[in-house]
Amino acid sequence: MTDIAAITPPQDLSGIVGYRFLYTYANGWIYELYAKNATTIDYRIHTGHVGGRWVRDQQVDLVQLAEGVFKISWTEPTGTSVVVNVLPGLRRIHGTIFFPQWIRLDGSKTVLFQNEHLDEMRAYRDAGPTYPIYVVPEFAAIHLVEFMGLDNSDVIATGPENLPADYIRRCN
Ligand code: FER
Repeated sequence: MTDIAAITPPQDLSGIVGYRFLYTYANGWIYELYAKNATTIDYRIHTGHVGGRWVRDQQVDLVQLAEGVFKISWTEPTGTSVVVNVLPGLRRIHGTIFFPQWIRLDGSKTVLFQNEHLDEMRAYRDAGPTYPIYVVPEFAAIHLVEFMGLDNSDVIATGPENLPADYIRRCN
């Protein structure tokens, strides 16, 4: 018989919570993610289809799949869904982004500090068009893993446009 109690493996999130990651996807898109605590991320998007966008306090599902292997999943107020697998020790990520059609057509509508535009994003989401979903599955290389502590609001505190010109190069 299936042992229901044994299905969920032990959850030790200490290898991801409190860390920030800067990474480049195989398609060239550069992202930065801070695992603020076990249920919350802050992030900013340096380059890509929605480069310039940044978000604080996004609620996520974060789990440990195995030793050194983590998975983060969530849905944005825009309707975009994201699943990011993070392997810090291997400096490897695989992310899948599921964009609604309205963002594929005009990503610039989401390029802002989302926290100040939540109702606007939900209105765009509800107006659509949603389909067909634009699925972007990519591996990424992590340039930087840095422990910043828990619930640190200084990590993602400004948009990518306000960072020093050498910010990404400095992280290599
Ligand atoms: C990521 C891929 C996508 C990520 C965030 C997103 C923070 C969010 C995309 C969006 O809402 O436009 O690796 O990490």
